[in-house]
Amino acid sequence: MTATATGLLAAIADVGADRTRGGYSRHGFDRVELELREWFTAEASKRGLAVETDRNGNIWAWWGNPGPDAVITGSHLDSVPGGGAFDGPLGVVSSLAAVDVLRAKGFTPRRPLAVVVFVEEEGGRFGVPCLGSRLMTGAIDADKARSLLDPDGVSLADAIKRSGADPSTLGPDEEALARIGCFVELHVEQGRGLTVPVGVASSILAHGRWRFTFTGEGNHAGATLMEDRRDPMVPAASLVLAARKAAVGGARATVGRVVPVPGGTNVIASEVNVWLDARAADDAATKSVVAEIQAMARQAAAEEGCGVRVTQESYGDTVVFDQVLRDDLSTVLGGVPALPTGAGHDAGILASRVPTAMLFVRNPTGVSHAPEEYAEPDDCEAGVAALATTLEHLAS
Ligand code: HGY
Ligand code: MN
Ligand code: MN
Repeated sequence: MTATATGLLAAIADVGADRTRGGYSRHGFDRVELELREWFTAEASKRGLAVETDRNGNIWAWWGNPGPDAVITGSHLDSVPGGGAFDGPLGVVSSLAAVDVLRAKGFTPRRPLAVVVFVEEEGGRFGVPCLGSRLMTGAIDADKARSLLDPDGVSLADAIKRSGADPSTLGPDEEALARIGCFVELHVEQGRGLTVPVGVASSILAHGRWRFTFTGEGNHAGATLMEDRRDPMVPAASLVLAARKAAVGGARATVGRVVPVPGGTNVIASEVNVWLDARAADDAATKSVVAEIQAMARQAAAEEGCGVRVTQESYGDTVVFDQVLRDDLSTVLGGVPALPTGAGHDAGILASRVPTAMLFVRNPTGVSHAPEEYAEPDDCEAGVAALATTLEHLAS
């Protein structure tokens, strides 16, 4: 039995489909993700992989006994709100299909090998990306994580409890990290940099998320004269434009989420929350873009008689993947190109602790984090073959 990546993706094509936004909305510890966990566990068990869930909710499917110096592959199954079908799941299904390829050729790994599914990589529910890998490496404090709230005010701790697990176990997992000899994540490419079916990753932009809370005076849209207003939506709008203006020289700054309180059509908001996603080639460039945007936002708030609070919700410096591993894989795969990415990944979090690499599968339009995200079936199967070759090379 050798499944294809496309066939496995088709098996979950209806899980978490978002009828309102289009695409998929699959978030950490929600009902949909629990369905995906069950699906993954069944598929892994069918392949004779021993499945366990770690203290942070990440799932590990082992080929051989968990042990030191293991070769780990996998990715995530959660999505952004209204996300595509490939970002995350392609890495997971390709790992399962690669196990099929290796078993079909009678390969037996000489090192422990596992497929991992990291939880809440997108931060689409609790706001912190790569939550499962950040918890495992200690990149986020467990108490802070437990108190993260989703848009409905449900804490991560309560969401975990409702899923039947125990939030008190969250925290650094040195035992899990000690078992990892290397981690290779296959992912759909998110951009148009790849002109051949498969490539390897060289680096990830420094990037983070900042929450701006503008406060003013809630009031009536019709009865309140313009000169009497302190409308937080005005500095919020300035922030959106400031982000566009400040993102120069290859930097990226995005406002994709604005939440006014109370959010009535005929109501001047009393508060507006705005999330900024900013990225650049290095720490200094990212921080200077954010500083410029913050200065513009503070000035706009003052001009409107509003207050503003800024909270950094996540941040990670530039990631440069292990050069030896990257070049080794590029060679083993016949000299595939290495390319940078502007997207964050669990591989980026683990790179600070273990040798880590990424394989990219061509995305013909480069579109991602949108329902239109796509990868050709032939390219997906080329990705599976490349991952199988990679795993055989590393686990021999
Ligand atoms: O935001 C990112 O770059 C990733 O998709 N979490
Ligand atoms: Mn993503
Ligand atoms: Mn991803």
